[in-house]
Amino acid sequence: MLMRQEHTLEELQVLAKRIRREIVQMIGEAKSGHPGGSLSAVEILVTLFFDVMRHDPSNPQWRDRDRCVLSKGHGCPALYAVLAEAGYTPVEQLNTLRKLGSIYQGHPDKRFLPVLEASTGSLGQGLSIGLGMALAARLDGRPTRVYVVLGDGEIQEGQIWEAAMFGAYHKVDNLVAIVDYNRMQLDGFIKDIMEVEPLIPKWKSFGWQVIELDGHDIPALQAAFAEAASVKGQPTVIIAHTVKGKGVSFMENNPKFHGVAPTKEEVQLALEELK
Ligand SMILES: Cc1ncc(C[n+]2csc(CCOP(=O)(O)OP(=O)(O)O)c2C)c(N)n1
Ligand SMILES: [Mg+2]
Repeated sequence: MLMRQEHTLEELQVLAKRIRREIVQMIGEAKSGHPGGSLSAVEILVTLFFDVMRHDPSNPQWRDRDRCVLSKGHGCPALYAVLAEAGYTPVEQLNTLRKLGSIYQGHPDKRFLPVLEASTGSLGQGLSIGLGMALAARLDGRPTRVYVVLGDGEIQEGQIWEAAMFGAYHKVDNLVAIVDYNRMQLDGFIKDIMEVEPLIPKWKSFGWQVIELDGHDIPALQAAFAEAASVKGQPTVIIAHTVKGKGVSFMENNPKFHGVAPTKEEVQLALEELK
């Protein structure tokens, strides 16, 4: 069964909300984790796994599958909930997040969860990993497309721009980078720490096709991924404007909720909002 074109917009939105609830609950249960950057990436991951990517939960190692690398690995509660909802892993174990021996480690770890395409969490590496996968697929003549989700703070890392240069020079057009542009990093706003603007001219000058959109707008994401698939000779980057903590009023744009878990009471408040 391929997870493609099977869900209506409403179903995808309902799923996104359920995944937000699971994120809040699992991080609350773990008493540690990264709610803000998990919540900002929900629609990006839902659209990829439930609409765009060719993959098969009953055959995770299918060689021609599309691949998603969550380079901003600390946002893994979102990825874990998506993988579980897609049928790869047990939903009922989501609340073991960050527990000793859990398949759901604090950062994505293939040793505990082989279905992951890559172990991530050390920021800056995922685009290079994705490029390797995309190039390998091209050499093998396979239809695989590769999607790499980056944080906007993460792209301050030098390795990202080495990968950007490489991807364009080698015309890696089966690769799409998505920047989760929530304008915040670990302890504050990007503009106050190290501004990444002007972002669009930057990626363009590195030779990438650039698409800018609202990263919570599923139809816009669907259109952008379709457009990216039609671009030849260039990789594509999607600059996805998002809100850190999206969906939970007291987490939105609040630097505290980068890496702090909600209390029991805050979990209840959040779940009320996510009904
Ligand atoms: C190489 C590396 N340096 C530092 C960290 C610690 N760290 C974890 S998250 C984070 C901020 C990331 O900000 P951003 O990429 O914007 O993520 P988001 O806003 O989506 O949470 C940092 C510095 C890390 N994981 N890896
Ligand atoms: Mg950010």
